[in-house]
Amino acid sequence: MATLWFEHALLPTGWAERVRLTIDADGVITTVQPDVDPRPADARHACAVPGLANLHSHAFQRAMAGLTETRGPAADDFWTWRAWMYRFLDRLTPDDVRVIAAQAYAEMLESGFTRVGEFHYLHHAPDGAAYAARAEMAAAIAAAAEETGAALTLLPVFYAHATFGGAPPLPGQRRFVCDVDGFGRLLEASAAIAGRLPDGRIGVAPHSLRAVTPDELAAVTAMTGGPVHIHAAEQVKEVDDCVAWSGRRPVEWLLDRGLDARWCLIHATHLTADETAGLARAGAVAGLCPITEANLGDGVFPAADYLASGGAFGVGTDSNVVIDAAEELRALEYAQRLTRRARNVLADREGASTGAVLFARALAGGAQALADPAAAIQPGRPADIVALDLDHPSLVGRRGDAILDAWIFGAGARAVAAVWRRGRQVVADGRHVRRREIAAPYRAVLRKLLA
Ligand code: NGQ
Ligand code: ZN
Repeated sequence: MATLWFEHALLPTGWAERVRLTIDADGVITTVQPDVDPRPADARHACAVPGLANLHSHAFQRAMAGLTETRGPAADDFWTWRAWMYRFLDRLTPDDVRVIAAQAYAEMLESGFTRVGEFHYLHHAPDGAAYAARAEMAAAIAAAAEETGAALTLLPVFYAHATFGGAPPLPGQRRFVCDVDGFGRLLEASAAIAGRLPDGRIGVAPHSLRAVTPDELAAVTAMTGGPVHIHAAEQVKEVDDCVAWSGRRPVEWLLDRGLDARWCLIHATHLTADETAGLARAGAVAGLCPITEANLGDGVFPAADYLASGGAFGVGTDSNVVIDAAEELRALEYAQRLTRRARNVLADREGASTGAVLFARALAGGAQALADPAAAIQPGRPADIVALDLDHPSLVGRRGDAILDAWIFGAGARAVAAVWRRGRQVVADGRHVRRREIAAPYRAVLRKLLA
């Protein structure tokens, strides 16, 4: 049994002081006692908050950070970025993916994420042939989760077409493509792999309305009772193409089809007022990836209207160009401030801390999207805990919600001192405990890829 003691802790009932936790051998919290003195054997820390869920990651893209920031011959946009990304992924082996994902997941833990939703589509060998072990790439992702301790919700992607109307896939999409039966077998093997991980979960990810037909979408979503993730309305061209194909915008089309709390719409950037209200009413989660959306020039999600309608959201690090939980929440609020020329836009009432509102809603929405109850410092829940450093220059002297504001708007990941995942300490002094072992092969893979 492990015991931890925190000067401050964010419990489901709110902030508490001088909180002592006991954690059993299985990593589950057994007792939570506020207002007590530490005992000699307790590990003492300043401030505990529950770990966040990162609801959208393409782990391999971590290795591309900064490589697509040179101006090309024509106007650079999402589509020119995507062509570059397809060329990059073409050379990755399963072992490269394991090594890159381990680096990405270690950084996620170091920034305060304890669960990751991996939107995984790099299924096959470079020539498009299935690996001998069909879910070899999923196994590489799972191995990275296991090595780092990150909880994994694996979201195998169904990808079959280049654009709306069932167009054949592009050569650059060979490694992603399955038919429905082949995908069913891949999903089954992936579910077995995820099921062997501590707190592993499985969902399904029809990539986008561009990449699946309506029949395929129906078949794939019926394959699990778990979460359904889909990219939607990220780019104006995609909205226009969807209207040309169906007469409906992507989110209108999905709302007509029927959305509920199982669904997570990634980006959902370009929405009409009706779509915004409809998505909120449906109880689906908006999977927002503000840093990547800025990097790719996607546009700005109508977060203020969506939150005012009671919509659920979580955040994802998507392209992993930067991995920082606090910075995602900051970027979300800042895009609203810049476009609305206002401050504290997403705080929902007078006196509310913007950081506390962002944190609480991303905690709940991220958990919903990844098929796990939100991390909570309470008996019976896995100890998925992030300790913040109250000696950091941005956090010193803060109390209560002001700690969250200082983390999110000031310090970012540098304020994260320690992290426990299912009771096991995975980050100490701001560093993943296996950072050296993870970083050395990562450097070797990058040197090979960029030679
Ligand atoms: C992805 N990324 O799945 O990584 C996509 C690009 C595609 C974003 N949508 C791939 N940001 O659209 O085929
Ligand atoms: Zn994505």
